[in-house]
Amino acid sequence: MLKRISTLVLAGLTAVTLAGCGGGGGGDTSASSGGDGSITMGFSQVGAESGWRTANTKSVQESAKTAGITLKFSDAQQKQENQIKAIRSYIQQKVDVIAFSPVVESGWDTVLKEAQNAKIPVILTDRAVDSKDTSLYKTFLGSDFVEEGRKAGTWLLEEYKSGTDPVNIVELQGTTGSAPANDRKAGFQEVIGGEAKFKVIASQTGDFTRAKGKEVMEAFLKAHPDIDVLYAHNDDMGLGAIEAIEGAGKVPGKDIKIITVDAVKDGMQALADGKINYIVECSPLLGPQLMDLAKKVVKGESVPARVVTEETTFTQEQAKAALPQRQY
Ligand code: GYE
Repeated sequence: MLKRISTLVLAGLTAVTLAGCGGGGGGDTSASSGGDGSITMGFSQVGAESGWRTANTKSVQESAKTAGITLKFSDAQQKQENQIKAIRSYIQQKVDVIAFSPVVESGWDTVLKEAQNAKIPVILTDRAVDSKDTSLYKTFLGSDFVEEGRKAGTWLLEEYKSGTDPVNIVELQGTTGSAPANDRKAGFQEVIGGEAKFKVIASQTGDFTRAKGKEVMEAFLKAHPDIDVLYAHNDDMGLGAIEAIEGAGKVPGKDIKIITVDAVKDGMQALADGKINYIVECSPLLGPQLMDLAKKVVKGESVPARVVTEETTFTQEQAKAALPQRQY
């Protein structure tokens, strides 16, 4: 038992492979639910691309500790191939449950089938897969990203309800092919699509990072002198874009109105400072619910197929009030 490592924080795939050959407690394979009742979870994280992700990783690691679950953790650096290798390594190590946040929606059937054949239950956390066979995973815990997009669009509708002039919108999308990028785009479009005055004049991925958000916004500003609104699929890209807007001599929040998603502290600060106009919350604190679900699926108990996170929205005034107690 002394040898057992309760939390393995491994960055990158090499580390995952290492854990596969001899890590996870130096041959202590007794950490299975059948033996002493303890549970080992293999968790494949997307990466460390945003403030949201950092908070999510912390939540998962801390909740595993609290729940007494042994966590094998790997960071896929935003690459699907790394996640597939990590999942295969967890199957080899015979963990009790696998949880992962799929970087993109498609291309998971083969590896999920392998987990199923090995009788290891899988929990999707944060992001969805598009597999037709839903028996490949036990449950999906995370936000309703389409609804988040709708909330962003609804604010815009209200903000411009009295005008008839065209509203030129640029969009910074999340990681191409990811559930939040697909869904936040779709939900937003669904709401604004009915009114001809709203025109999305440019839409490109900023990969959910600050650096890419800034770079793409710089290009948008050069190509389009007449941008009224920026819709960024997360705070980090919005924060990068703010630097680009200021660099171009414009005032974020005034010359260009900004809507983002997440509501991490840095985003909330920019909202309170008037540089962002509205944020749709997306909670990264999924750890406690994930551990509860893991315990149930390992015991063979039934769990709901979908667990949706509760979320709100913030105006500038609401951000000022909420900031002092903000956890992430
Ligand atoms: O909004 C973004 C992160 O999947 C909900 O991923 C998550 C998204 C989040 O990089 O900041």
